[in-house]
Amino acid sequence: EGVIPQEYTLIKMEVVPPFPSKLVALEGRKVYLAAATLRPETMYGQTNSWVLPDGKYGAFEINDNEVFILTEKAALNLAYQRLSRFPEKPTCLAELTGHDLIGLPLRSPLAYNEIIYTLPMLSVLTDKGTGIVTSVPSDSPDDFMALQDLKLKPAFRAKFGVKDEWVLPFDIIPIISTPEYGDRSAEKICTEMKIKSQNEREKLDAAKKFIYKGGFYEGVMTVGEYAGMRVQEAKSLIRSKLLELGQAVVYSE
Ligand code: A2H
Repeated sequence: EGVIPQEYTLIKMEVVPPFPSKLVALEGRKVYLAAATLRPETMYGQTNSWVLPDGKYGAFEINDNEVFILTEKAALNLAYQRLSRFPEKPTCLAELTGHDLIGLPLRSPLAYNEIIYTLPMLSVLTDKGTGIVTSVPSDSPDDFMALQDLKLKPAFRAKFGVKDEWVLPFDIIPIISTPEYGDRSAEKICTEMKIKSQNEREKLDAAKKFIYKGGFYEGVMTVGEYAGMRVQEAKSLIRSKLLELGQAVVYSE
């Protein structure tokens, strides 16, 4: 944890009722998985969300009507940022693990897919952001490899109780084009670097750094309201819009 605060956008991914048994007590309220991202302009390309299977999560009361599912640490940070029913005091309505969340159907802002599912990713850190990550396999090497692992390995799906229909219909959605890496930059860099799975941490970190700059400085949006606009300019416009519409909140840690 550094001294310079990191400012994320928290994307409110709505859990679609009917709720599973662990969440029935929350019936009647708006319940969201709150995903921390640095790339709000990529939300068009969401194919799923990620949780850590053994991670500890909770359903925390944000106000009378809204509940966020995230880690306790993130709930405490939010409470200090005045996003909690009681100031500076998170109220946990249900204790959950990642396993409880796998398979939850979600409706997520800007997503081309009307419904996306919650899936396991082993590299999710529970001490960073909210412990909930939204998946954009077109532009994130981590997301691309984790989705690839689930798509290509039936035993891996079975291990976490992941149904075929939560994964197999979801393909990469091209959303940003760059001169060097085209519009599926994550796939291209993973292929070039011969990355074989989501567990190749060092290679994936290098891949991420490599395409991040290109995406930001040379990328152009190919979809949505800002199609044709440079990512550099579209990013803050898309973020402001999400915040304005109440589909996202600011979160810093
Ligand atoms: B980014 P930084 Cl398209 N564990 O969002 C693991 N990864 C996490 C996380 C956690 N607890 N919380 C957030 N993240 C991911 C989109 C994206 C992201 C794209 C491309 C690159 C990218 C879609 N996933 O991040 O360590 C989230 O993924 C590359 C840096 O705080 C978040 O933004 O710098 C990013 O890592 C935050 O990483």
